[in-house]
Amino acid sequence: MSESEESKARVAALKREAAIKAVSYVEDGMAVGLGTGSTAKFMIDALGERVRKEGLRIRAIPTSEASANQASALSIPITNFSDDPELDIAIDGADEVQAGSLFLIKGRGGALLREKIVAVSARRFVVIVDESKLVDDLGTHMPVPVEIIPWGWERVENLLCKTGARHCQPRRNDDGSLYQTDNHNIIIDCDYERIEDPRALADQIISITGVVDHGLFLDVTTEVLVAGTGGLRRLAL
Ligand code: ABF
Repeated sequence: MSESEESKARVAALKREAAIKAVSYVEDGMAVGLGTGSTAKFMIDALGERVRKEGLRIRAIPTSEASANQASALSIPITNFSDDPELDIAIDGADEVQAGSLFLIKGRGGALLREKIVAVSARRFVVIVDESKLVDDLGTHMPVPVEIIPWGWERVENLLCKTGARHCQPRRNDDGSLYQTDNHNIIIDCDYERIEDPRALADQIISITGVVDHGLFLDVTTEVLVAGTGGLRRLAL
């Protein structure tokens, strides 16, 4: 195994560890929000295993078509907000976690809108990450993805650039076409380098007409499970 393969395998093992711990919080009869991304994928696998082995009875709302397909393949029953307006728990990954506040950047995987709807609908929102995701200031490694409607996107991009971003760019597919979310919107990735006041920035972004939502998840996380080389840590406020 090459050095980079070994490091990938180490990170995958950490993600799996956090995912398995989060899944241990799920109890019989619960309605569960299922996140998106590689860490969430481990979580859905672990949940599927509990459904299969223990006969755990749950209902789930997935945050993307990919997570919905994975859940269905594992025979995890899917529900909706009409039958389950409130979820008992939602479990998801993140791109950055500010440890002191539990504020997050999410949306690199393109599912931020459904992820946010599910997160705010859950009594308990558990975030699972490996330690590389912890930052002192949001924006250190990741741009803030902003989901906007496609019509007139250039105008919205222009206004987003005026919110203090050093670069803003529409997300594109490998062939150069605009990336489209599961909701048929597009994403503008806004790089702020370091976000001093996440609340003020969130207010500024959401006030732009044409913006649907953004990847700043503030005041929504109940706890974060961080898997690192020194073991699993639980961060809560
Ligand atoms: C989702 O998946 C997203 O909000 C976030 O962009 C991403 C994290 O992915 P991974 O777990 O693959 O690092 O949670």
